[in-house]
Amino acid sequence: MTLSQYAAGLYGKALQDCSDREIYSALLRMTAEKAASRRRSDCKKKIYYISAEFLIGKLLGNNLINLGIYDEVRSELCSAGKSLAGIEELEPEPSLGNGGLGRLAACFLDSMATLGLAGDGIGIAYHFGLFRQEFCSRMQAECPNPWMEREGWMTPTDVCYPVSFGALSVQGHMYDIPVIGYEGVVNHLHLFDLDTVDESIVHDGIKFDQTDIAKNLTLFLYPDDSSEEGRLLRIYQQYFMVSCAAQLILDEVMKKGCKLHDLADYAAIQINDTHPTMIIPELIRLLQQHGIGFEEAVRIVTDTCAYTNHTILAEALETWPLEYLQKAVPQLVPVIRQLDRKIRQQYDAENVQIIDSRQHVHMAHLDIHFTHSTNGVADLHTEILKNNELNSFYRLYPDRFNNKTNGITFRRWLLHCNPGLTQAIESRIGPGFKKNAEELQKLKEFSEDNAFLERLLQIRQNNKSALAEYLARTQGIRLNCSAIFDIQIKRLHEYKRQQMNALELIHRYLDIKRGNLPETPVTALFGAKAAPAYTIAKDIIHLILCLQQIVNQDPQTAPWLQIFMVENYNVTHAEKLIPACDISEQISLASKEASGTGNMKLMLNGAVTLGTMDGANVEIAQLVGPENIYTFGADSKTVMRRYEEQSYHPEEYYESDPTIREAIDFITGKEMMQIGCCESLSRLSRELIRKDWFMALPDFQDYSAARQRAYHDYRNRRSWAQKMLANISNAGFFSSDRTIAEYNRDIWHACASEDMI
Ligand code: 26V
Repeated sequence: MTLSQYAAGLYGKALQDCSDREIYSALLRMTAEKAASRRRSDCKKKIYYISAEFLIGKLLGNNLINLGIYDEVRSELCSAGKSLAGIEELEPEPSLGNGGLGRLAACFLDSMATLGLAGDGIGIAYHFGLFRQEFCSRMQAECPNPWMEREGWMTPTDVCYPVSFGALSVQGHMYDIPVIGYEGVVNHLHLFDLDTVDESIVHDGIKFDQTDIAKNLTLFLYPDDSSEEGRLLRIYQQYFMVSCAAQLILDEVMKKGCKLHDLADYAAIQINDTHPTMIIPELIRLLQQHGIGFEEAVRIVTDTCAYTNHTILAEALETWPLEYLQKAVPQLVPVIRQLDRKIRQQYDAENVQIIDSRQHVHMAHLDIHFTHSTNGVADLHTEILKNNELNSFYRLYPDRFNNKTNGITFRRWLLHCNPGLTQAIESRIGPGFKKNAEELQKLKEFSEDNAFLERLLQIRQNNKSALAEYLARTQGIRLNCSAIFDIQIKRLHEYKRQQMNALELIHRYLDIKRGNLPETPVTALFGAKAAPAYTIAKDIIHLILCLQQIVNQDPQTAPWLQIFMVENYNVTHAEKLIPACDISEQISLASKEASGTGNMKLMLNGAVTLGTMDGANVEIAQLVGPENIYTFGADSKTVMRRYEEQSYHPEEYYESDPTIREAIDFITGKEMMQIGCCESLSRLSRELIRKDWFMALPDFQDYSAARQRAYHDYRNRRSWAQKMLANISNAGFFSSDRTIAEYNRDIWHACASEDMI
């Protein structure tokens, strides 16, 4: 059935007479029906990807692409005088994730369905997700971000599970979002909610009573954990998720005739970071209730579960005081104690124990001891885990450690977000790359094809104009489209070093004021949310927003340098920013960014990376070669040595380097003080001079020089287009289809669709 026929059936009128909202609604129904009639995977073993975050983004466009009807629907709408892009704007974006970790989970769902694997996601249906960011007086303010609509992708099921928190008992209610693979199968994202949750308890931005669990449990993703109540709420959320997950998994496998002794033949459970770790003791507890002994239950769970580590930052490795667990989930405490005793009997070393001397439970330690696989998310990250952070565990279980370099789905991050580039690629190498990303390599043949190189530049220019139009319309931002678009988009964190970018921009601004005009104008764009309780991160946002005002309103510099921070950076904004980017800022302190995935999206769209040898940047550099990337800064070994020797003193750089001093002094200088908050800016400047924990000052000069080289090389348009082409044609490795195939080959061992039970 065509969309027109659908609309006629629903509303009794022609497409051109329908409102955009009516068409949106018709598209939702048509897509859901087509999805329902798609084949399911017939694998015996199902993968359960459990994650506190699924940053799925809007789904309409991608679902149409994956069903193979996007072009058809767009032209049908076009003939009726309607715009599919306009209709896509009506869909609210669920913000069920912070950044890379949640977006990775969404890409993985797409790839599992595309590869024909039976692989469902399990998570939480947060009513407001992560906060929506607003800028007020050049500061970040947080508000709720409602996204659930009466009619949307998520539909209620009649599956409910009881979850008990000591004396309090609640009912988890399962909602489903279909996951439609590209020419593949349909899987599900199962999100659990609580019917008693009360949205009206939220007031003054994102504040709410953190104690009333029955009313607040599924309101927000990662509520503020700066207080004990906030931390307890996180435990309640995590247990709610894994208790529902465990019940669902056991129900499903038993329906398939599985004897629980053979659980690992029917289920592969992937624990996405430590947030779902309580699934381990919970499953052991449930298996014991089914009459299985403790030791065998431990073995079954170990064979069924696998763990992915996404960070080495010590402050991000979760530990929960046993006392909190005792309050929230008392039924798990005896199991955790028993697991702790088991490890103490086997190993003496204190740093591999489950419960430490302060009575804190180390969630990652539970994961490593009681799963059969621990993986890092990029080569460098996995090496650091094995040789440094988790070395004591690696020595116990060398065979359990493995690397799975992250990936991204090309359906969203190329086909959907950059149709111009997709067409251009297809015109040269055919459509095979959409299913087999490695075919992008065939583009290398065209590196001397002037018409193709010219076309790449034209596509970039069109995408810049489209971004400019979008930002002008939605945020009142006026971009200079003849400038270099230099973009840093990612969560705000000191280790990602947006502050180093900002300092470099201050230096550039002052240099232009001194009369040193750049060869080409530059537009620096940022997009970043800061955790609500992360003071310095919010200070950095304030710094950038103050700079934005000063630089863009200075008539002497405005034609040469613009600075913008996009409000409420999210997946939808990313889809517009990435195809318009010339220079991709990936400037984390080496050893700190586990992988990064924005770096892959930007590369795939032809941006050239300006980055440190960190995370997957290292693999990007190997793939494209030194002439197609700008790397700089201390390497991970140097950085780790500096920490060990405690040999870094930022004051020395501040005192001895006039450029650095001038840039830092600007932060508290009179222009800034006129429009900025003195407390916030002084705190940030003090932090940089006295602490600079993520070593922005030692890398500053090298960064500035590499940036300058990139800007200079940009002038040679033909050779720049060749760099773009080298990046695009080498990006195939970063398809999440490759990543998922590796997870399946090495960890899950579930069948592909061809294999029958
Ligand atoms: C969490 C926290 C929370 C407490 C304060 C400090 C802090 C610092 C970092 C994190 C990150 C948690 C895990 C995470 O999101 N990791 C990201 O996972 C991506 C997907 O694997 C990866 O590409 C990113 O490099 C990694 O940071």
